[in-house]
Formats: sequence, structure tokens, C-alpha cells
Amino acid sequence: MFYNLLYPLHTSFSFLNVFRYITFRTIYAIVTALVISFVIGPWVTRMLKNRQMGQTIREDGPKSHLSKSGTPTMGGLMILIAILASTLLWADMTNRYIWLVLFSTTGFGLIGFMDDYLKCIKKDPKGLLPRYKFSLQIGVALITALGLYFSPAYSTILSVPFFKNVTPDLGVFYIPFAILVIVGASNAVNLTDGLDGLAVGPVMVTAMAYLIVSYVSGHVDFSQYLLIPHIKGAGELAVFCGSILGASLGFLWFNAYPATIFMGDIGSLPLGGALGTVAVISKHELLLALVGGIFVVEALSVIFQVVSFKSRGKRVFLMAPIHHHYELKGWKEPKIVVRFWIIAIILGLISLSTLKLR
Ligand code: 57M
Repeated sequence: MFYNLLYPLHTSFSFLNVFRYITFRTIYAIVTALVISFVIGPWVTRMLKNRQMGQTIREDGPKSHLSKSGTPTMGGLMILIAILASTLLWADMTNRYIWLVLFSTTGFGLIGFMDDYLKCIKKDPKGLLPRYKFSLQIGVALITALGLYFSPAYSTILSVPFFKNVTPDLGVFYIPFAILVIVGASNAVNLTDGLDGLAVGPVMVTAMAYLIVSYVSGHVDFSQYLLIPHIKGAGELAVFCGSILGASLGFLWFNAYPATIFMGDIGSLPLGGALGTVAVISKHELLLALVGGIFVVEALSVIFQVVSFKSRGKRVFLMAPIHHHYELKGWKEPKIVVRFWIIAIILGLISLSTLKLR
């Protein structure tokens, strides 16, 4: 909004020219989202506590979690407010991709809210039934994918990490593929969100990586130099990724072990959906599986566990998702979380190297 309101005045006030730069606006989007999270964090926590939006802890999980009972959940509300406000302030609001990603983030946020509302306010332990949750997720992702598919000059060609000459064109099948990436990312982040700070750390690493990817994809010279697809207008997504980064960092202040707030589905579903949408728009869809490798491993651990238990009657892990396996092996929660972050950072660095290694 600042870009749309202030930049046009640069002919009279030359210092306003600075609003033209995506780098400048991205840095301030990070700072704005961070400050919003810090400022509203205590208020959101108090409000959720007063309304008794406390987490009920399952008895069959690791016993160390029982002491977390009553921790306010739905802290994702502060993440969402910070991301949306900061993006609205700093992004170019005439950019189509910004509206698409805001739509998908808000859509997944509403689905998460419905689930949390049923669980925490209506005290229905099942929450939103999986078939409804999944159908709504597919609906939001479908609208996002169609919005992209019908964007002018949008390409349905995939870029494959490490292989610049492998460029399959999915044509109309790009739509289900995009849905798979967006819905998959949303659910994988949700499954990862089971220890203090566990999901938000890799979310920040992924947002940082896509901040860089979308900036270079949207830049004519950088994209040509790196031989990556040039997506006109995708650079603005750096501002959005900056908002995710700032909002998540602010949330981590409260969610760090021992957490005083959990994000709930209202946080995990939109964060994953947003990252999936950015990956699709910036045409680095497959890279998400590498940079978000922690989310992939968490989701795969559940799939292997369920398939193995159903087919052989045996478990692969002591408990799935995999972070519970390490808890039951006796690792302390902060150790698991920090080690998963270290892996996420390494994966983030490897992912960025694929921009050059082709
Ligand atoms: C959400 N949510 C946490 C919190 C958070 C199919 C099955 C594998 C699904 C899976 C599941 O339900 N996953 C999705 C995981 C829950 O956290 C809440 O949920 C929000 C995210 N949606 O924001 O509001 C608990 O996680 C802990 N937590 C923290 N710190 C945080 O910052 O400590 C969360 C955030 C919280 C808190 O204890 O209560 C969750 O784990 O429920 N189900 C499971 O993960 C269950 N696994 C399982 O049943 N495995 C089976 C099969 C089906 C694969 C097996 O291995 O045999 C475990 N979940 C729990 N207890 N709680 C089982 C035991």
C-alpha cells in the first residue's frame, strides 16, 4: 500500500523513490510483521487464556506433554494478523500474485479457524471432520491454481532442481499438481506442529529460501544469469515471504520451549498453504520438498507408520509423526527441536545452491 500511495509522489519528493525497491520493502515487511507479533502476542495470549482456549492433551502421547495441558492455542491468529497487515502495508497491491497468495493464506486460515473453533470452543475433540477439512483445502487450492493457470503468460513447465534441461510441461495437469503441492504443504506443516517451536523454525527457513527464490525469479537479469524461469511480478512475493519470516520470528518468542502459546490449525494450515502457493507461483514447486524436507519426513513417517501397521500389524516408529519417536527414545524436547532446525537450515542452504548448480 505504501508503494501504491507514496511511490507516485517521488517526482515531488525524491526520497520516496526508495519505495520502488523490493529489497527495501521486504526488509520493512519483516520488521513490521515482527513488531506486530511482539505487540499483539501478549494480548492474544491473554485473550485466548481468558476465553479458556486451552489445549487438551491426548493421554496416549508422550507423557511429557501432559504438563502442557491448558496452554492457550490458536496463537496462529497473531501470525495471520502480522502477515496480512505487513503484506498489505508493504507489497504492491496491484500485483496479481500478491492477491492470490493472500487469498490462499486467508482461506487456509479460515479452515484452521473452523477446526480450532470446534475443538476449543465447542469442545468437540474431533474438530472439523477430515473429509470436510480436506474438501475445503482442495477448494481453496483449486481456486488458487485456477487463478494462476489463467494468469497472463503463466507457464505450466516445471523446473527440476539440479537439472536445467529437464523441463516437463504439465499443461492442464498443472492444476491438480499445484493443488497437491499447496494442500500437501499445508498438511505437512500441520503434522510437524507437535513440539514447541518445531514447525515455526523450518517455516522461517523455507520462507527465507523462497524470499530469495521469488526475488531472483522476478528479476530479469538475475533469472537470466541463473537460468531460472523469469516470472514477471513474482519479485513482490519476497515482501510476502518477509512478512511470514517476521511474523514467525515474533511468534517463536512465545512458542519457544517452554511454550506459552501454540499456533493451532489457524497457524499451521495457512503457513503451509502460503509456502506451497509461493512455491507454485515462483515456479520452484519441487524445490519445496527439499527446502521443507523436515515437513516431508514428518508426513512420510505418518504414512509409513499407518501403512506398515495396517499391512503387517507392526510399527516402523515408536510413534508417528517422527518427533514423537525421538521423544519416546528419551531425547529432550529442545534437543529434538534444535536438531530438526539444524537439518532444516542445511536443507535450506542446499536448496539455494540449486539456483546455481544446474
Ligand atoms: C496435529 N498436533 C499436536 C496445537 C498445534 C494421523 C495422525 C498422525 C495425526 C496426528 C495429528 O493429529 N497431527 C496434527 C498435531 C498437538 O498440537 C496442537 O495441534 C496444533 C497443530 N495442528 O498448534 O494446537 C499437540 O502437540 C503438542 N505441541 C507442542 N508444542 C507446540 O508448539 O508441544 C504442539 C505445538 C499439543 C502439544 O502436546 O497438544 C498433536 O500431536 O496432537 N496425530 C498424532 O500426532 C498422534 N499420533 C498418532 O496417533 N500416531 C499413531 C498413528 C496414527 C500414526 C502411531 O504412531 O501409531 C499423536 N498425537 C498426540 N499424542 N498428541 C499421538 C499421541
